[in-house]
Amino acid sequence: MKPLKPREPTLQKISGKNAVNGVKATNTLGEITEDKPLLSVVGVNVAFAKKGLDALGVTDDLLDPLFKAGQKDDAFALNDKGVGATKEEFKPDWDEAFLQENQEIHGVFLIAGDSFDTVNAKLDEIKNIFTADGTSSIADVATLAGDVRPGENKGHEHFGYMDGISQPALKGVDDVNGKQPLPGQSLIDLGVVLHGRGKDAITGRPEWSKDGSFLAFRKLPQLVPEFDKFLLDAAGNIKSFDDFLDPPTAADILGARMVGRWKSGAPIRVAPLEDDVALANDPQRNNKFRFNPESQEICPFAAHIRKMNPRKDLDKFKGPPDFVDPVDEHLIMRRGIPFGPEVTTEEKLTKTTKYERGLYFVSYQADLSNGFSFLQKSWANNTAFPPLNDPSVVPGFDPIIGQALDEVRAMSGANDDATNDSLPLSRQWVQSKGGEYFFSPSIKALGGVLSGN
Ligand code: N7H
Repeated sequence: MKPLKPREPTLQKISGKNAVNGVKATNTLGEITEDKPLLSVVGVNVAFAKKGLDALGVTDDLLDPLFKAGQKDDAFALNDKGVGATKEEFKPDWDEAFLQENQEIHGVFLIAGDSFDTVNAKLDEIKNIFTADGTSSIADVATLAGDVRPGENKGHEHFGYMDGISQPALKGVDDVNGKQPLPGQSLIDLGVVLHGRGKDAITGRPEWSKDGSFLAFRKLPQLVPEFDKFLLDAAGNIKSFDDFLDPPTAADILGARMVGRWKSGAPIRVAPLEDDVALANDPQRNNKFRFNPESQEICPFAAHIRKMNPRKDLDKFKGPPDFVDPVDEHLIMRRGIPFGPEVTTEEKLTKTTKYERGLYFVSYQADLSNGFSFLQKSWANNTAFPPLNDPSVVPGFDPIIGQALDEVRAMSGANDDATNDSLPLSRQWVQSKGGEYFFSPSIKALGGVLSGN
């Protein structure tokens, strides 16, 4: 593992040295997507599945049952689609690469860079590190290529919504040396993300796991034309939308109420009636809101961003000030990237997905059962979350990522005039096709215990 230790540790150092090198942004086909030359930057991260650590002879218990058992074992509880009525019998409907018994996943290299050329060159370099006398000591289970979307869709995921707006800030990192969190940004304890720091609740982990983090990876294809068709059809059936709005506007409103943000990223809590691009682009304002815990008139309880970060909705369950906040302990650092081509004209016309596209979801957390796995099971898939004073109101599923074993889902709050009405969600437009739980070690551990020292 030693050769993987960073030689160029800071972006500042790189930008001072390399300057612009003439490389232009390309897509997976090698076509130039942006005409201006890029700064050549490439970063590599490596993370290990439990079986990978075992293979290296590092068998210490990281004290996380989900990591230990692997994500395949968690698929039934996550409500992933598959065959089998019990956990023991269950086989998720995942891509073969994630199911192989004879070639299990030991680890992952994450390579990010300015262009496919740079990334591919780095991939070759890594493969060479593990090759001696023409024989490689690693086997490639799958090479997955993610990419930012082109042109004005840069930063947006495939349903069209701006992503990566709300991330937690870390205490002791983002609030020191003159830095401070953005308005509305949660400042969380370091121990929510890193082992052995702050209020990391698990004691007794090996010393070398300090400053590492669990990485949850999910391959999540998205059915974009089908999602768009649903928005148009369902918005047409919502009485208060139907009377005076043209169909695309009604569909946009319904989509924004399902996500909690407009496509630009503007939060509906602040801009309830129409999109507001200036608000979306203003980091001083685009997170500066909290919900009204008693009402879903402006933002449905089930809206994706409200399910995933209910902000102050759970304040009634707050412990003493030195306890970790009931929402903050479940926040995650998201580092995913879209994959797959843009929707084609044919797909738009037939309203049917022909080419696979979606999100390679990546999140970091100190404890999987507090982070990704908790968010999916206890909040997104839980129709009774958030808990409300009025028992007659049922929030329903997170319409974006909520999963039901029978795939029958509904949400309330879609119609701002009749918030208790239940909106049937005709299908799941985000699928789960595989994934794994990894441990992403500190640089120190990489050069130490993981290199046999
Ligand atoms: Fe989500 N989407 O396009 O609708 N997500 N997400 N997510 N997500 C967020 O605030 C999306 C997924 C979170 O702090 C935005 O940065 C899609 C999983 C969390 O306010 C949008 C997929 C999980 C937040 C999307 C997907 C989460 C968040 C708004 C799958 C965890 C921050 C942009 C294909 C289990 C909430 C932003 C906050 C935001 C979408 C997956 C979690 C637009 C399409 C699996 C914690």
